[in-house]
Amino acid sequence: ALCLDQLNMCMNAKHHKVEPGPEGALHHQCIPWRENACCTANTSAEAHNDNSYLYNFNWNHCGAMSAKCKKHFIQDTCFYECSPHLGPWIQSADESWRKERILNVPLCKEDCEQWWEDCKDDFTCKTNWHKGWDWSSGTNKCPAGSQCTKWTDVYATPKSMCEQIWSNSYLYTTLTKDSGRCMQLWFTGSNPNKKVAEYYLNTAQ
Ligand code: FOL
Repeated sequence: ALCLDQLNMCMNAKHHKVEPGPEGALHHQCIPWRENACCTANTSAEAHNDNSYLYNFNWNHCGAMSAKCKKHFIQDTCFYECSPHLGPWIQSADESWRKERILNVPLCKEDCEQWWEDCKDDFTCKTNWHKGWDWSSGTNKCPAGSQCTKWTDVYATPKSMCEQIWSNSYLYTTLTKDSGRCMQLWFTGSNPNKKVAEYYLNTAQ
């Protein structure tokens, strides 16, 4: 359908609802989105599982991912699947598994930096986690020729991780949560990202 409200919409992707709306029973880390969400309760529960049916994605591709690191990936999944306020950054995507994507969502500095900090003792074999895996087993494994190396060898800075891991879904910023000018992965209470989206829509970035 034609989108008439860029401040309250869902992207056309693999698991998103057609329109946002209240969801009474969102799971654990996705609960902050329950008043207005693009994810279903099932999607929110799956977001917490290893190798979930969402993307059959294996967080543990270089040995077990630490719990402190994984919680940020769960939060990112909640944000990606549930956010109804990403309109200003939704673009068409030429991908087999989705028609639309997000590009350059300005992420608050604290959320990016804490994510990197909590993952910096983990390991990975790839910079961009969207492309180039070996899927022959049904889940993603490191492709032939790649090596598991320290997180910090792959991502020297929080900025490199936040921007590169999902093909520039995020833009690293030095804006803090209290600025009202950056999007938050972690929040409690009513969704602070609506006002941020409103700001960027009006500045027509
Ligand atoms: N989080 C955020 N913030 N942005 C995202 O875009 C995002 N995307 C996912 C999860 N969290 C996100 C989805 N992740 C494949 C790999 C990862 C994935 C979805 C799909 C995958 O099948 N990759 C294939 C290429 C598929 C294709 O392009 O047709 C591969 O080559 O590994």
